[in-house]
Amino acid sequence: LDAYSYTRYHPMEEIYQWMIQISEKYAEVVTQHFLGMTYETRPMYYLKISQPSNNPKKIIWMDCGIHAREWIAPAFCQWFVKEILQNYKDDSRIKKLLRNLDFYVLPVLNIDGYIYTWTTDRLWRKSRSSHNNGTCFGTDLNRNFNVSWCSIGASRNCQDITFCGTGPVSEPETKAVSSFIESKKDNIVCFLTMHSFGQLILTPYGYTKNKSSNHEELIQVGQKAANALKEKHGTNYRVGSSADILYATSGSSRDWARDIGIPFSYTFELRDNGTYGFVLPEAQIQATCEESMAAMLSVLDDVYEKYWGVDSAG
Ligand code: 0X9
Ligand code: ZN
Repeated sequence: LDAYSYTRYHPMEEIYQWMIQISEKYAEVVTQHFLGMTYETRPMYYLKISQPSNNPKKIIWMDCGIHAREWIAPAFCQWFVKEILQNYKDDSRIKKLLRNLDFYVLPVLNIDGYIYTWTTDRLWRKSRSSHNNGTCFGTDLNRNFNVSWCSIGASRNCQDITFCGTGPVSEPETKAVSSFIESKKDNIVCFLTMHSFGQLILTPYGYTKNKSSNHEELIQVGQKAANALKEKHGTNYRVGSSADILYATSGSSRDWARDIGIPFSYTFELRDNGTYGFVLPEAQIQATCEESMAAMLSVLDDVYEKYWGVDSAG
């Protein structure tokens, strides 16, 4: 584990090993949990980072790699976990967060697709479920959640890269995530889903230009995060709702999470701005993760402050 490189992309086998090893090394704060099986029957695990305490905790959810080719996202989930674990004893900021928050991190949501990008097609996006008697493959898992399913910015043609599946939550991966989030939703205060590329912090919604009830607050918190991010390496991010500053999408996890009541729900589109796109060079992993970490901590500080106040002793 000490030799694990956080400035490289890793094949799924190594990420599985990393999850085991990091939960052994930091057993007092992190545990690995089974979430469900993928279409090709691989296990999905999330990491739970939690400090023992009698406080009733709120939950931060973060998933990475719902789109197979966006490799910087799983790299960031691992970076995020590493940063929390290496610093939670000494860094007062992280210590404070852990007094009242548990982190649930799913490093690779679309495992079958991720493996396919390593073995067969670097630019694969979808899952690997089989459709029309094996004539086409893959559902866009970020069009398959049960929110305004397949109404806009999604396709019913299984050959398309935005194929929404055969019905809402038709895929084992989205079922696993949905039922888990549903079971914990009263305690989840923040839903963060990591993508690339485009350098955007996106708020609900994608399926409508209507705004969620706390839209102004989401924009404020997002803009503050973008400012913190820019301070690291000068990278510019834009902040706005998906429908306003990106494009229309239905069935996305973030919109679904917001509509079941999770207040702070964001999609992050990490580097870059299109120069390399999905194939971001490894030389940019470190800077991308450092600046994104600054953005995450900014969001988390704001969430903390909202529930427990600036000076709360927990
Ligand atoms: O199209 C997507 O699913 C995301 N962009 S990507 O290039 N990473 O594929 C945007 C999703 C943001 N919008 C919603 N969550 N509605
Ligand atoms: Zn994506």
